[in-house]
Amino acid sequence: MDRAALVATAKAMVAPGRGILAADESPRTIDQRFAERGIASTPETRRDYREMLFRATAPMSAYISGVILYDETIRQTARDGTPLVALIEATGAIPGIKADIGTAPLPFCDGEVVTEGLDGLAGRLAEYRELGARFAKWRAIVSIGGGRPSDTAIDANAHALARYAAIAQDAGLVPMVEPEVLMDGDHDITTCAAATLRYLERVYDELARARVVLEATVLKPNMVVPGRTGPAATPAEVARHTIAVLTRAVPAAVPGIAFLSGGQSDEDATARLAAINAVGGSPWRLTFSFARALLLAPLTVWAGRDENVPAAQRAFAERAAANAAASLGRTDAAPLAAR
Ligand code: 5MM
Repeated sequence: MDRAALVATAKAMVAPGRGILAADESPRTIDQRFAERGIASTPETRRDYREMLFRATAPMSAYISGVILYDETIRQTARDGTPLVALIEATGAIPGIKADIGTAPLPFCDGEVVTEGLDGLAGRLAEYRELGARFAKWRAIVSIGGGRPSDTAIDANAHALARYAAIAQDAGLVPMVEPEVLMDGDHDITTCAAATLRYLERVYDELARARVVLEATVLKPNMVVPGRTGPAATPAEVARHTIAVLTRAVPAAVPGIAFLSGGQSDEDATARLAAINAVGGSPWRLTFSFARALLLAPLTVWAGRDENVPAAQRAFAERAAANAAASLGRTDAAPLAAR
């Protein structure tokens, strides 16, 4: 393991005023998002969608530090034959890869799941590195309600996250560790805070046991928010609970934390990220690694049509600029041409 190179990559992933574009929707997710907008989902349309984003060179260069890809995408070329990875690299962003292969039910745990993909992971990551990936992400979800999350689900997912993170570093890739507490439910923000703290404490315990070099990792957690149908919270309340939980659970050796958006509205995700950064004094950089809150707006505008590409790129530029400003604690995104 080239420790210095991994540490440098992790720091670059959370460089000030930039964040991560999570373009790693799995086939089921992208099929659904395309279907909702009347777009046929084929390898070519999925390629066109990603190419539209990666060729938005002004926002990519100004605001995006890294891009998470799905297995299909890291192997694809643009319409002119240029590898999509090369398009990303040309903007200065770092290519990454979704390393997990999804979830499986946890027996005897009432609907809870564990993320899979450890078998053969070292070999897969070696190939992804050859294809240009410099970091690898693993998402492990738990939910709230009806006694969930159980210790069993937290333990299983935290252990798998640590196994994957060690294997990723050994393969020369920065692990982007994504323990997510889902927003589904009518719980209040303190319930989310308690579940997130339990989960993160366990994750960092497991990462230490697995001898993962924390300086060469990035954390991708949920913000501490109320359940989707729970009592509302202001951005300041979200910021206070989120910083309190992270301060207790995440060692200062971790260079950066890039939040997922988790189904929040675009406006909520951005306002809450700004409020989190406005608190100040944190040892880690605090930025975004959004899929939905960054990509649904441009996807809706694009709608699978070539003639909509410039407008979709403008929508992407607006969302990227707003979130980049929020990562600096600001709510005044400067306008920027899309290309
Ligand atoms: C793009 O979605 C990623 C993969 O999810 P699926 O396997 O369900 O398709 C996901 O890991 C994503 O990177 C994070 O959840 C962040 O996305 P959001 O939409 O929460 O910002």
